[in-house]
Amino acid sequence: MKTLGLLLVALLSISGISGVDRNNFKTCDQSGFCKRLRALKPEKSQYSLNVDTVIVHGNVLSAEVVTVDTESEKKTVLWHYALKLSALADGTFRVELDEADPLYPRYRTQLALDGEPKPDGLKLVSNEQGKLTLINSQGHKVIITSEPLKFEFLDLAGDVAVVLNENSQLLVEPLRVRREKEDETAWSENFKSHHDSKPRGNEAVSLDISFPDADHVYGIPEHTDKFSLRTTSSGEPYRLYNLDVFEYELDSRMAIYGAVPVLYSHGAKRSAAVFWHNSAETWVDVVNYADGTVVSSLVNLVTGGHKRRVDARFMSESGIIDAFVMLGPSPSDVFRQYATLTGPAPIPPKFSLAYHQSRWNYVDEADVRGVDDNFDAHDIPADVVWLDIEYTDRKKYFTWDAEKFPHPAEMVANLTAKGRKLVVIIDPHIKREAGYFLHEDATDNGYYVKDKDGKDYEGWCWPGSSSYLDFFNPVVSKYYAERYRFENFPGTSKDVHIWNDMNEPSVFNGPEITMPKDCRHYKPPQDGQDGLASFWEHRHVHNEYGLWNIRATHDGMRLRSDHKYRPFILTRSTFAGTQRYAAVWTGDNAAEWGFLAVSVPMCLSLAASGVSFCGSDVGGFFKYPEAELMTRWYQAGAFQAFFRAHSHIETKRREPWLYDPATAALLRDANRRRYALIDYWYTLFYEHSIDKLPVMRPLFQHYPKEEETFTIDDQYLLGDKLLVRPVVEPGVSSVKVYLPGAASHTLWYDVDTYQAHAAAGWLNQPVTISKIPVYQRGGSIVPRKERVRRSSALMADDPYTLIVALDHNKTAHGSLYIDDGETYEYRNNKYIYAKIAFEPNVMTYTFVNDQASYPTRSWVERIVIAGIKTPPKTAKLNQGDKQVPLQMTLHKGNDVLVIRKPGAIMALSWSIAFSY
Ligand code: NBV
Repeated sequence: MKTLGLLLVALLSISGISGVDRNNFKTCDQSGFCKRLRALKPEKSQYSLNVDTVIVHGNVLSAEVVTVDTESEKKTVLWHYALKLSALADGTFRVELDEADPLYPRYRTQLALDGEPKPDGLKLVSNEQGKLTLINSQGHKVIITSEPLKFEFLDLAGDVAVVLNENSQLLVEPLRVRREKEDETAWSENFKSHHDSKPRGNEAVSLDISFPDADHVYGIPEHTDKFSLRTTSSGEPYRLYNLDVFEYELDSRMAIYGAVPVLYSHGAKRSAAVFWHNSAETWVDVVNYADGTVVSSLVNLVTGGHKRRVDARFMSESGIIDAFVMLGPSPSDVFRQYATLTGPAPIPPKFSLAYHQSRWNYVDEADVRGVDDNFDAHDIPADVVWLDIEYTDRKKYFTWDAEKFPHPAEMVANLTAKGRKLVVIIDPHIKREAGYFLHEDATDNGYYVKDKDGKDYEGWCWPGSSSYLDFFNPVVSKYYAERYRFENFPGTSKDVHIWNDMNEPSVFNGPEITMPKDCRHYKPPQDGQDGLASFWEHRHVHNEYGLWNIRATHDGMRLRSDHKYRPFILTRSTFAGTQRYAAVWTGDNAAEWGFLAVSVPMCLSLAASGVSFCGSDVGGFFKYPEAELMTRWYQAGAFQAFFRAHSHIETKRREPWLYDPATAALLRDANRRRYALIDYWYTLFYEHSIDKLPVMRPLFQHYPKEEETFTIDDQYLLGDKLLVRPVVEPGVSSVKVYLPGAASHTLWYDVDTYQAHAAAGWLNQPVTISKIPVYQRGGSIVPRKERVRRSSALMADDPYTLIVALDHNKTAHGSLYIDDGETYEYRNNKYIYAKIAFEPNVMTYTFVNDQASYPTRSWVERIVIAGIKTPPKTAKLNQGDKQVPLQMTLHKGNDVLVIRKPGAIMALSWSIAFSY
């Protein structure tokens, strides 16, 4: 066992070998339930609703559903189910189907939702001839056909937007007692040398969803495929199972670290979505009728000749049917509806939106100091230095290697003196070593996940033999949270933040490099529930294991400062709701152009699925990025939410100054651009916490009728003001950029030159190695801070430059959020959220909430107005009782007017009056 583990570790750490080992991971055919369910293609659903049992109470319809033996004459009832349909706020509906009287309770995913969803009104309008019609208080209708069971969800125009069970693939495999001599396959499964004992037998669930009028579906991250999902009929379904996939491949539907089971549809008519609330292994089939792979007779039959429609099917190994149907109708609506269910990300600490410098590993305190000093020596701003697993005493988390890191507190103090922070890694596997306090506490108190026989589960990971804390037990989560207290983790302070890696969980010698499915997790004890009813199996909870891990970390980080400071956590495992606690990165990519390119659709998909705080290892984790790739990656990373350079332990060092001076200058420039926009990023994240919209957005979110935008995933919008098209291909002298909004006469200003482009579809943008194609939408105002500092904290009081990009009406709007950047004091109204508006005669800066204020010393040092055709003759600042005439300079060629030193103070509202 020990040698096997060591061999694996050795193999894993060899860099330079290429390609995922697919043999380690199941195909649908190798995953018992996927194979079984995919083969099932009933002509007619066996499920029907017993109309006599319907009760509508409050916002819930409940009824009995039965399966009948459609083959037999007598139509014998096979099984009884309990259906619940609830109307929720925001026009959302929830459909739950469980066994009426299961042998043991079936697992219901616990942490994804941000509390109980808010109810809406629900009325039964009619119950005739086997059809029920219901209506919510907004006017959305649901038509339930009783036999065979089918649900149609209608939008406000009365058109069907979503259908459930149209293709008869609804299935809830009932839990059964094993009969003697029964076929072994339902009761155990093997994969490679791994045996899964499946003590509950088959318990899969499945449901098909149709999106009439849809052109595309999106979501269900994390995959390396396109943002717009493809038909899966002739290949593997998309798989959702959190896995540590060594050297994961591109253009793939294979599962990787994250699983967010939300599927969005979009077409020119509307957007809609379904959130499949299930944490078990899940596969998703997609059929897009427009992509030509579906036989045309079938298309005609099902769509009546209209090719616009996408069907999908979720298949999960266990749990219940629990589907949330969101009816949009706009893309922003569905994104918001989903983020309302699972919660938005809270405002992150400001430093976390700046630049992070990581490597596996900075080897000792002198190394950390050298890295820190070199940023200053080379005039490159940076906010965070990261420590990977080697800082610990032989992979015992919450300890330090006493030789290499003897003075962690001093090391941290050196960083914080420049406004910088430290992030350290804490993995969830615990080294099984006598004398290690964590292991001893966990063993003595029964805190570990148990194996199928009820003993502490032992796996193999970085420390060697390891066990895994069972965060599902509230006592364990509390114990774990306490480990983050400063006194329990000496050397840390409020400026040390946390990286939870390997939390899928990764188990080197486990099936598919993770925990065996028959491992046991805590379930709150209940009278009369023993045996199989007294614990959950890992199979039920797998995709949410990491979420329990980061929730406990989050609790701990708040505890340690008495709930004063906001934590920053980075997680690799991702599930629905992760955004409430942590940022996410796309794991172990490689220094190759394809991985740079895929960082955009991967983060777009995560952002649409609630996780806006996303980034990839800048430079690539495996291999070494040559100068051009490194440059393009910094330039792309500077415009993605989580901006961190990171690299594998065996690759060549690659801090920016190690490149040739010209390249180092380009990396410096990319970082500075990020810092110049740090307040724009911060404002976007504040707005996300309120309006729940993604920070990084697909073009169709704001241009939902422009079909060309539906498949664009190499460019995106940041908020609704900047359009970014990073250069992700080598050796190019131009790139194609799509500028949306022609119908509304939108202008897009090149942020480097202020040259205005009228939106007219594709633009050929020449690029040099220093060019990052970014455009500001006409009609918007973006705040910048242009003084170069060592870290974002040192910029707090710096003055602003406001970039006003005029639309064809000569107006523009923007916003600005300011607070202390690190505490929860904003909840006590210690913040500024201001709207900035420009109209030809006046520019105003006004607070949205006048109960709130923040004593910032920032002021406006420059206002740049782009696209001005007739410049004003005079400008006068009004602030308090001050009236100050302002100086302006016109830069003719590009129609740019610069107001120099308006001196307006950001702590108070102001206006500037123009005369012509
Ligand atoms: O902790 C070491 C690495 C880390 O650098 C990387 O970012 C993680 O994704 N970790 C994975 C362990 C294994 C890497 C082969």
